Amino acid sequence: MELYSMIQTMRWYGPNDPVSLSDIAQAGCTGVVSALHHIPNGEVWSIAQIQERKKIIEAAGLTWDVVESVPVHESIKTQAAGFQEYIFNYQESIKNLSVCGIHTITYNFMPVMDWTRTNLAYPMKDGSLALLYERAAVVAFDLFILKRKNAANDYSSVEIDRATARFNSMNDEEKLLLKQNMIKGLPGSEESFTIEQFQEALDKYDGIDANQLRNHLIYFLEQIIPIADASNVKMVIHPDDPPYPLLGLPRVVSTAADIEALIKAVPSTNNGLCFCTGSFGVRPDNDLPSMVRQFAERINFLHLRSTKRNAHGDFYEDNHLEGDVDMYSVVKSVVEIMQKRKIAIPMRPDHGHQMLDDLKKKTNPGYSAIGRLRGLAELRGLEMGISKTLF
Ligand code: DNO
Repeated sequence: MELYSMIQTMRWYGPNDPVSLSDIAQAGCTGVVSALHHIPNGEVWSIAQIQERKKIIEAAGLTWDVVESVPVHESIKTQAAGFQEYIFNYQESIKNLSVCGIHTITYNFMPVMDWTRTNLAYPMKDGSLALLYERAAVVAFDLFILKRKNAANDYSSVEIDRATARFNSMNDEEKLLLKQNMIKGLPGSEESFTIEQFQEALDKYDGIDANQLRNHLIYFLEQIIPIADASNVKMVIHPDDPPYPLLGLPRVVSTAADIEALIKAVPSTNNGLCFCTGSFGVRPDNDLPSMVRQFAERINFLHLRSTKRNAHGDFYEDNHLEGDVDMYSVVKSVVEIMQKRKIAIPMRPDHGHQMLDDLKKKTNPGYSAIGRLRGLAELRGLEMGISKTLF
């Protein structure tokens, strides 16, 4: 019996990534996940541009397994004037990627901001550095730096007190760093703002609640999934990170019920999921192994990492096999569904601590070589152990 194993990849940001393709190959990966970050959000990815990137990846002996991401323009999320043209461009990019032999595309539908962290160098006991999301810092940013109108209505008095104390404990440098972390966009986010631009971007969501945002997402899916079907492309949506509303913005890809609603509206299995254990795992009400089984037919890409949360709504990124995510059960379910579907699902070790030699280098937050190598090595061993026991 043929055994199906996860396809091991790492994210590669392109020729400027300090982690090289050769580093990724030496980590034992067979492929990469990449995107054409230099193309402005909303423009068509041409066949020539895609081929150029593909050639570089293949020359290093690797395959380009997944695109992460073809970003969704803000106008599509708000349905602002002219948004149909952006949908048309998106459809063209799907077709062009398919022509080039790339058949899995990741995207997200988070308003304004992609993934968000407040501290990119949070010290662990062992001396490595992790990414942290601290809720009091986010609330402090909202109330005292952004000064968003009526922001106080979104928080309890206990949260406001905590945020006030937190803000008062910061020096100017720390305040500036927090502001930058919130509005500059982490690597892979396609947007970066000044504080004024940021407020303008938020204002575009005035009057758009979760229900309406969900309708806009469903409309988008109705327009792109038929193209994906015709082009044999798997579209995989990435969950919200963190998986709840942020700065008054709705988020609609945070729970199993959210995913169910998208599938009900657009049932094609090309309307699929990038199962990110670190994003979903922040919510205690998301039962990850059960979600893997529930969406077994639609999980076509995996981000594997673990977070550790506390009662205040903070979380940091833990070692891949520690923290709140039951990685053993998740990987066991993945191994089972791969055998059932007779496919190998691409995965990447998502993020990793900045550790050992990484600490002496300039790295993309979460995407250093050695931290991810540790994560990958642990996950690879976990998978092999499970597979050999089961099959
Ligand atoms: C962060 C990433 C996200 C992800 C996008 C998908 O590390 O997981 O930036 O790529 O949300 O569109």
